[in-house]
Amino acid sequence: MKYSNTVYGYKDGKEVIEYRLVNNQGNVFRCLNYGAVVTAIEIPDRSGQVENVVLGFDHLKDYIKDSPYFGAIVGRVAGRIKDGRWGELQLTKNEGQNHIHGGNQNFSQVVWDSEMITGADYTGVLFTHTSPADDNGYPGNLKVQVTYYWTNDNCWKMKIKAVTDETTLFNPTNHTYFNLSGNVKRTILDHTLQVSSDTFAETDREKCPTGRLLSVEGTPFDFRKPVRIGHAIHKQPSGYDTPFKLTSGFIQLFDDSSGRKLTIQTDREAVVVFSTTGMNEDYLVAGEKMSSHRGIALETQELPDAVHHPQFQSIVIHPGHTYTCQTEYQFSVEDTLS
Ligand code: G6D
Repeated sequence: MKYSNTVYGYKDGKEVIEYRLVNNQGNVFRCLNYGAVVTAIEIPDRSGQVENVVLGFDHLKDYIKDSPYFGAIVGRVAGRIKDGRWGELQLTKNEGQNHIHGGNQNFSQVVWDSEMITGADYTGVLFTHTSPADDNGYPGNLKVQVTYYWTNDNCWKMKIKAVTDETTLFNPTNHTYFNLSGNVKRTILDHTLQVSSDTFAETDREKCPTGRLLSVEGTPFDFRKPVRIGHAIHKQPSGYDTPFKLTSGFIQLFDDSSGRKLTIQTDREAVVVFSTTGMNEDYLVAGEKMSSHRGIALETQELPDAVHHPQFQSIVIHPGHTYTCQTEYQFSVEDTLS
């Protein structure tokens, strides 16, 4: 295992560092202490060709100016909170009348403290950040630790811990967009997606959950068996920006052309699948304009807008307890999907 770190730029007078973790197979995981952004995961395809399987930019200025949360830790609370209301408290309204992804200067837009860590079968980075009381309207000084481990068998493990000194809300996610074709050379339409989910959260016109959990049976939201994403989007032309309630924490993405497979295992309640349908932007990703289906975000989290829907898992955390969660992203190569 090898690792190195280089200065990637500066933000708010702080040094932004890029970490480059190389496992025993020679495969590389890169991340920044800005937003704890995963900038690249470089792994082989079936023929041994090593390529990047996540969307990202080449320069810090692009992450600061344009990023739709590429690779970043999102929080304090991922997703939308209707009217930005939590009881009497008013959170920042940063998407129309609603609050999204923790508000302004959220976790994805700050420089975290960071240090390299190593173990018997991994190298990693420990990120820490304290979000002060009243940050975007949230109570409590919240101390957050995010740890990324890059193991010798091509697994990225993410562990998150947090403590607060006042009762507050916490529902973080990582917002990496995957594209297993390698260096974004094809869209994700030929990938297959499998999600262990019997129900999904119905959303309103503003993409806020209505509170109803609907059965996936007989709908384009049924990914209990692997489904080609292009086929699913043919039936659901507006694509997916959809919270799925998980039954076993298992999610799988497979690209038959390259043979690359991503198996996600999480202890979170849900995953928001964001298919990037209709995303047509001026910025470039891997040398071409960002457009529909160049990546898919698989955001493990608790169901969004839980504060308004008691049937969803609570995201309230209290002083005196340490919040923990974890998600593992295992990369492998397969001949066919087993
Ligand atoms: C999220 O659910 C949201 C999307 O609606 C948003 O556009 C994206 O982040 C940037 O996952």
